[in-house]
Amino acid sequence: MSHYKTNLRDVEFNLFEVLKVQDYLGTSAFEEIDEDTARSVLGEVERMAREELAASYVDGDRNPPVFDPKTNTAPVPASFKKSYDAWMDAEFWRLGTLKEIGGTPAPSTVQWGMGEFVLGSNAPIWMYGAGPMFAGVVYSNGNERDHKIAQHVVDRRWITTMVLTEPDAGSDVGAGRAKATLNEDGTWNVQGVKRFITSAVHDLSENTLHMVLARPEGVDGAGGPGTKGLSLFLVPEFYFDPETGELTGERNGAYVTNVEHKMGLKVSNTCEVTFGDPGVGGGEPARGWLLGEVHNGIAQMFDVIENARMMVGTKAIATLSTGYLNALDYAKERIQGADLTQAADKTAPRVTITHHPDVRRSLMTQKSYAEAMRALVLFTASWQDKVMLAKAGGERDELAEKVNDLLLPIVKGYGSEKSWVLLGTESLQTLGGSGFLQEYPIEQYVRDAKIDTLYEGTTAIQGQDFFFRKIVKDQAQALGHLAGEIATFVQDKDGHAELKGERELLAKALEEGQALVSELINQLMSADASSGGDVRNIYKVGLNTTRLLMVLGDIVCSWLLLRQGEVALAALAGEPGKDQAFYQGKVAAAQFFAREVLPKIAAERAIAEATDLSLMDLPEDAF
Ligand code: ST9
Repeated sequence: MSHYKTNLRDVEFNLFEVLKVQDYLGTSAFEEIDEDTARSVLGEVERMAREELAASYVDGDRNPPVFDPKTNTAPVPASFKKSYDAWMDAEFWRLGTLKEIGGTPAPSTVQWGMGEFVLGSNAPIWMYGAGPMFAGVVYSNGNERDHKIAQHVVDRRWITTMVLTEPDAGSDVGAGRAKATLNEDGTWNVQGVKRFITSAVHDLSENTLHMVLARPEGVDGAGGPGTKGLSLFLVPEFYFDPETGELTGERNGAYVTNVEHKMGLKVSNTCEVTFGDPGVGGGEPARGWLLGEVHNGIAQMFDVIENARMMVGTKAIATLSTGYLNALDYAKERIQGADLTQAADKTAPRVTITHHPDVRRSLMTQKSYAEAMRALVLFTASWQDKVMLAKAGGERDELAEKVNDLLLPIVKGYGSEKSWVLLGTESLQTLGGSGFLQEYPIEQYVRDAKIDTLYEGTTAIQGQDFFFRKIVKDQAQALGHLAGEIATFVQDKDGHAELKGERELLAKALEEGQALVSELINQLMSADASSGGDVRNIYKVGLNTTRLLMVLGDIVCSWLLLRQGEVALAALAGEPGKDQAFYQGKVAAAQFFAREVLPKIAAERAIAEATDLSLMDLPEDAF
C-alpha cells in the first residue's frame, strides 16, 4: 500500500472554486491548457504519485546510494530509477518548461498543484528531474550558444545542479572563493571546492550540467568581493560540443569527491564537488562557459533560487498533508480508552481515538495548517500566473512580481518550519509509540522534511529577506497591497454570519501585525547613526525578523482559510448534500485556525516591543 495520501479535492477546490483559474485557462499564455486538460493532468499525476512515484520512497531511505571514492559514483537504487523514469517518460515536466525549448507552459497554479503530488510522494524525483526547468533559466539568461545548451539539457535529459555553497560560504554566498579564469578559446576554467550540492552524482543520465558561481579573475569590473562579484558558469561533468550536444569523450575536471551521510532525504545525493584540482580524478581543468557572456551571476542564480524556494515550501507542505492524512486514517481505526464522559466507568466501551478531545485538537491543527499552507502555495502561484499572463501580452505586472516576491519567504520559511514541527509534534504523536516505528511513514516524513528549513536559505535568512528586502526595500508596497486585500475582506458586509467572530479576530490580528511591522521599522530607524541613532539597535531588528515572518504567515494563512470558508458556506447553501462533509471541514478549519492561532499574535507584538539589547550584551561565556 502506498505511503502517500493525497487531497486532490482540496487542490481542485483551491484552483477552480477559490482562485477560479478556469477564467484564464485556455487563453493567451496558456492556450494549450484548458480546464479539462488541467483537471485531467492533476488527476493523472495524483494517481501516478500514489502508485508509481511513492513506490520507491521507503527503499530510497533504507538502501540509499553509497559513494565509491575510487570511481566517484553513487548509484541510486533500481526502484528509485524506475519511479524516476516513469515520471520523466510521462513528460508532465513539459508543463514547467519554456515553450522555446519544447515546453507546454501551464499556469503556475496548475504546475504547483501537480508539483505537490510529486513532492509529497517522493521529492527527489522532482529534484533530479528539474533539468528542463533549469534549462529555462539557461535559455532566458543565455546567448545563442546557451540556447542550444538549454535545448540539449531538455532533449538529452541531463541532470542539472545549482552550485553556490562552499565549506565556508553557506548562508553567506558572497564569501565564496571558487575562481574562474578565461581561456584563449573563450571557455573558462573553474577552480574550487563546493559543498552540499544536490544531485551532482547519480546514474540517471549520461551527463550533469553544473551551474556554478565563481569569481572571475582578471576581468575589469567583475570579480569583486561579495555576491555581486560572482559570475555564473555552465560546467559539465563530461565535455560536449555546445553546437550538437554530442559528448566529446573528454572527462571534465568536475569531480564529486564526497557524498554526505544524512538524517533524511537520503536518495537525493548531497555532494562535495571539486573543480579543476590537478590532484583529483585525471587532474583535468574544469572547463565551462560563462552564462550569457555577462558577469551577473547572483541575479541569474536567483532565477533558480526563487523557483527552488517555492519548491522547498511546497515539498514541506505536501509532506505535512500526507502526514496528517496518515494520522487521520490511524486515528479512525485505533481503539484506545473510553470516551472522556465515561472515564470513571472501567467497563465502558472502548472507542476510536477520534473521540478524544486532544486527538481532535491535534487532527484539526494538522488539517488547518496543511490546508492553509496549500492555499498559501497556490495563492502565491496565482500571482506568478499574473506575471506570466502580463508577459504573454507583452507587458509587465510589477505589482504581481512584488507580491510574489513578498510571499516566497513565507512559503519557504513559514511553510517549512510549521510543517516539520507539526509532523513531529502532532502527526507522529497521533500514532503514539507506533509513530516512532519505521512500519509507518511518519518518522521518515519528519526526517525528510527537516532539511526544508535549512537548504535554499535557512529560516533566519528567509526572515531577513522578508523584512529587509521584501518590506523595507520595497517600501512596503506589496505588503500594503496584501494588507489592503485582507482589510477589505474583514470589512465586507456580505460575509457569512457564521464567520463574523473570526473576521473580528482577523481584523485585530491584522492591526497587531501592522503594529509589529511598524515596531521593526522604528527599531531600524533608531539604528541610523547618520540621524543620531545607535547602530546597535539593528540587533533589535535581527532579534525579531523570524518572529515577523511567522506572525505574518499566520495572518495570511488565516485570511486564506476564511476566504475558503466563505466559498464553502456559499456552496453549502447551494446544492444540498453535495460534498457536504468537505465544505463543513473547510468552515471548521477556518474557524479553528482563527480562534487558536490569531489571539497569540498580540503576545508576539508585545514581545517585539519589549526587545532590548540584553541578549546581545551578554558575554559569550554566560551562554
Ligand atoms: C541549495 C540547494 O540549498 C537545495 C536543493 C536544491 C534542489 C534543486 C532542484 C530543484 C530546483 C528547481 C529549480 C528550477 C529552476 C528554474 C525555474 C525557472 C522558472 N530574490 O541582499 P544582497 C540577489 S543551494 C531575488 O546584497 P548579499 C539580487 O540580485 C544553496 N534576488 O545579498 C541582489 O542584488 P540587488 C542555497 C535576490 O548580502 C543580490 O542578490 N543558498 C534576493 O550579497 C545581492 O543581494 C541560498 O539560498 C531575493 N530574495 O548576500 C543562500 N536576495 O540587491 C542563502 C538577493 O541589486 N543566503 N538577491 O537586487 C541568502 O539568500 C543571502 O541573503 C544572500 C546575501 C546570499 C543573498
